Amino acid sequence: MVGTLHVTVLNAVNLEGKDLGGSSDPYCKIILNGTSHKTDYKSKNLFPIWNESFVFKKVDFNVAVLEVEIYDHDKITRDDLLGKNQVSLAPLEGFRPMLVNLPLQAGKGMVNLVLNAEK
Ligand SMILES: [Ca+2]
Repeated sequence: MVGTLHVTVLNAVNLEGKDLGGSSDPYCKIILNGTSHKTDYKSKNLFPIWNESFVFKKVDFNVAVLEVEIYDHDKITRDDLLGKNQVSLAPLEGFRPMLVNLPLQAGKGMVNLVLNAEK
């Protein structure tokens, strides 16, 4: 089944502090089939609320995997990875919105997303 995927990046909790002073400026990047979207970054916040929505078109839900990465925005140096994980989209075949509480690997904390498929 091929359709459109709507992703709302809600928030993240308990992220790792990477900056001097122990905080981070986190943003979320989502990647699917080589296309990526990013939220704005939130200054000095380990419990950021983004509430931003994105659309991916022509998604094959049987095989698609959404990559989710959280980074600390840095002005001068390269942005630091705060954690990442992936979500299989196969359960979306039922066309019901899915709340995903995704623990972050290679880091700590959790990111919360709502996924919704549309024909
Ligand atoms: Ca930073």
